[in-house]
Amino acid sequence: MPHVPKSNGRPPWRATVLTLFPEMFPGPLGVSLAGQALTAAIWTLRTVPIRDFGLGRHRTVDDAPAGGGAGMVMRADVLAAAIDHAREAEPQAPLLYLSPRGERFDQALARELSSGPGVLLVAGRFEGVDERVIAARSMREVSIGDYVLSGGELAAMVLIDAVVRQLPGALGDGMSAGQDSFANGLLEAPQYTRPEVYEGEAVPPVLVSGHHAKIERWRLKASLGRTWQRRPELLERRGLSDAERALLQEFKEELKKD
Ligand code: 4HQ
Repeated sequence: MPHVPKSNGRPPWRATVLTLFPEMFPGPLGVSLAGQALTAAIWTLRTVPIRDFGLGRHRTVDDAPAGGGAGMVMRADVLAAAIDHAREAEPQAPLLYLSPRGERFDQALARELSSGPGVLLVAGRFEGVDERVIAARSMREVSIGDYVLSGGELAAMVLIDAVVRQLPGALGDGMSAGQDSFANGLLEAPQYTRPEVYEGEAVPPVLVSGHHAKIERWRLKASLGRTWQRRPELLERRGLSDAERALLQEFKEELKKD
């Protein structure tokens, strides 16, 4: 039987997405961990169809860019009307515009958003939205990474998924977001399962030793080592305790051996 998380006894965290493509939702947010948390009322999802606020017989939402150039731009008046409508139900939630020009979304922002009442997300299409509505409605611009998507919907889903897994009760019993990569500012240690030998490669013996203190030490050393090898800027940002510095030194010594 599929595991359904129990309600956590708080009011649900509320995600509202303004979009021209409400049929994209819940999409991947309706299955697995996020979907089970949605079923368990740990969070709620509402879409606001921007087209409902479009102008005229054709419900126009966009127009040509001022100054010329390719593509279309979402109209400030139309988007502001959609935002003002969504705000009535959501007076407290932060208003975010997904855009490659925004501040980078990271685990710290996921955690910050998970501690609030929810989010109002604007998922733009076309070449973007009229700059004046960003200022007029004090939108915080957030980017999920340095690449260009066809619209903000997938970015909104990424953000929501990362926040939902931080909500109390969203992870199954015995699981914890505290063990995830970035939870402690480091990349996770490598993972193994059976078989104990696969194509001649054994699981590191300490992991099958049953010695929990040694396992924790091995994992921290591996985390520090991987982060140093792959994402040194994360270590710079986070800093190291004396004990961690010593463990990382051990990792580097072991590298020289093999
Ligand atoms: N887009 N991080 C352009 C993104 C994006 C990103 C969303 C494409 C907004 C207008 N959003 N639209 N990267 O690429 O958040």
